Amino acid sequence: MERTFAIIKPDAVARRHAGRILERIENAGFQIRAMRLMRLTQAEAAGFYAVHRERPFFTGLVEFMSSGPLVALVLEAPDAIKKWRTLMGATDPAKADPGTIRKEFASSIGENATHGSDAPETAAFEIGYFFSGMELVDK
Ligand code: IDP
Ligand code: MG
Repeated sequence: MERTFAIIKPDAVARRHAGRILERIENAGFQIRAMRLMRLTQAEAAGFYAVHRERPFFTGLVEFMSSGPLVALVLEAPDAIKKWRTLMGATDPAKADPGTIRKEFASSIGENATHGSDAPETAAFEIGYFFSGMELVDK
């Protein structure tokens, strides 16, 4: 089993797509190990995306990720990191495969409905950034 970190981003929550995205997550066979509705400060969003701080889109990304409530999740499944990124689809919804979450729910490359960790090290950092050990529910 593997765990990954997921976000239903502020655009998808604002458009009331959270329920349908959670349904897609459950139908794909993930176990939800942690889940919280929350709003990030700009500093919290900047810390989460610190790896992107030199990129031209960083300021807009921080603004967007702190613009309204999001749903933070820990998902568990065999090969969860790759499995969730495949279900999300490409970063740019225009390039995402049919049937993926970003193809269906994202409006642009910036406001693209969901986040998913890209490697075991980033999953560990991101899970720990949002959740304490006691919030991970597995029994
Ligand atoms: P990922 O979310 O598919 O892993 P990353 O390259 O890690 O994509 O970028 C993180 C987030 O930054 C994206 O999900 C998206 O919200 C935003 N982003 C990435 N590239 C661009 C861009 O070219 N313009 C605007 N926003 C971008
Ligand atoms: Mg990424």
